[in-house]
Amino acid sequence: MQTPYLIGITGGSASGKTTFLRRLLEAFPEEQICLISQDNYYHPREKQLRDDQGIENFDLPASIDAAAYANDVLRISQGHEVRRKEYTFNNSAVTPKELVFRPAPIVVVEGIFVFHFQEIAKLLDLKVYIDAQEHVKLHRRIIRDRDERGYDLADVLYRYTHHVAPTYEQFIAPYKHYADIVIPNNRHFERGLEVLVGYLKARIGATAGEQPV
Ligand code: UZR
Ligand code: MG
Repeated sequence: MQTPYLIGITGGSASGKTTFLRRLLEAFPEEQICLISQDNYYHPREKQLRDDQGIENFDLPASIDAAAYANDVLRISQGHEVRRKEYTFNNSAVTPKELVFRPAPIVVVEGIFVFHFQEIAKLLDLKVYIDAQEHVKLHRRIIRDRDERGYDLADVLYRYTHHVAPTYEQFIAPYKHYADIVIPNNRHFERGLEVLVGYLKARIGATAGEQPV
């Protein structure tokens, strides 16, 4: 098998990474692309650090088992299959599935700290940063946390102000300067997606030895 091409995708919370990725994955046959998301590497809730109000902060690099994540990214980049228990966002009603990540010509590594974790960043062949204005991200986050996670508004705003925004300034935004591609996503990301898909198709076609038509 050809050596996987590793793409890192980051950006602030609710910048649209997951939606962008869903569309990116849809553009390729399943066996050509694999996604390994930081979401599945949260430490258990009991291990999360608390702020001075006693509220768990899931927005610190220490919230993530970075060593396990980096190790799995490395293994997949070397062509090994990786298994990992799904993270269910502390929803005890959901039984976690065992996820299987199969190596593929394109491996996408996604999450808010994938450029910050140096062990992961150094493995990446291409760094993509999804960018959105602060008010757009806050708007999306309010809707998502209500619809998908059942958080109330006061809770969402508290976390945004005290955890999400400071983390963005400290651990995410500075890496924008080191990205290869920045894709704005205030209204849509269609053109950026099209450019990236075209590049990746040409790239995996070329390394697979296909003749251009
Ligand atoms: P994205 N997160 C949760 O809401 N609950 C958890 O159990 C674990 C994480 C959130 C986390 C972070 N913060 O802002 C976000 N909180 O997931 C990162 N609170 O995911 O990049 O998709 O927004
Ligand atoms: Mg996401």
